[in-house]
Amino acid sequence: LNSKDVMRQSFERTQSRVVLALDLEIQDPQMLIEKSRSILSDVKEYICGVKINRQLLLSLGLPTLRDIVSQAHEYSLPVIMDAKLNDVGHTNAFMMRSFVQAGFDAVIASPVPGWEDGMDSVFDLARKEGKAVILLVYMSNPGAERFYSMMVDGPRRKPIFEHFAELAVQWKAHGVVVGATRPAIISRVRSLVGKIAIYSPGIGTQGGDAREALDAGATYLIVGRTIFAAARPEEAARRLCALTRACHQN
Ligand code: BMP
Repeated sequence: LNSKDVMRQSFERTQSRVVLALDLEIQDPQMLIEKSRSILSDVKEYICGVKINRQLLLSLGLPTLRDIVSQAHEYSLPVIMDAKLNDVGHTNAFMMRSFVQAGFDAVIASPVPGWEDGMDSVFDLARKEGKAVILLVYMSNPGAERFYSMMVDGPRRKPIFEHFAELAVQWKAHGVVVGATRPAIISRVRSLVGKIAIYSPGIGTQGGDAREALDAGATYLIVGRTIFAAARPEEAARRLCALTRACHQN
């Protein structure tokens, strides 16, 4: 599980475009790990990957998280670390090395620090280690518009998210994140990034529609609470998976 397009391979095997955001919030670490493991086991047939965020990272720490990464790998599912890397080079490099050592297949990073002594270290390490970098291009929350649609000057005046999409191409990112709550932005980003994978969070609980996101050009749906907080997570995952299986583009 350490070549760049593990997500694509996983999609080809599973025919699912659902990436589970395993963001459980449970105080007791033992209960948190048990519940996380059981949700993962329940939905494994219906997902193509797992995304882990700060809820698990901060509550369990990296050494314990390895168990969940290993469990996902036992199911042949790639795992993304969503730490939204956003710092100067040496700090990014330290985080990236730690995530590589913990077995993650991909990381999510912000384009805002820029390349030199910023994101260069993340992309360099990813290339050496055969890992993927997914760049944040447009967030799903209502307040995101203020910044991500801000018009900026350059050879052509355009919204800043278009620059981010172009940076993803230039930096050879494996994927980009674009909120499912804005299908028109997904379409625009699709036209800018060519075949690069678009990961789309914000389905269900945040108001985004799975079908609309896929029709607009999303490659994968990142789904958390709509699956793990459902009365029957397996059923919620199965339904979303069936929807993505019926969709053959991107
Ligand atoms: P949920 O399906 O429960 O709304 O979770 C969405 C997941 O995607 C969370 O882990 C969140 O941090 C992440 N995410 C998001 O919701 N919007 C973004 O723009 C970027 C994200 O990474």
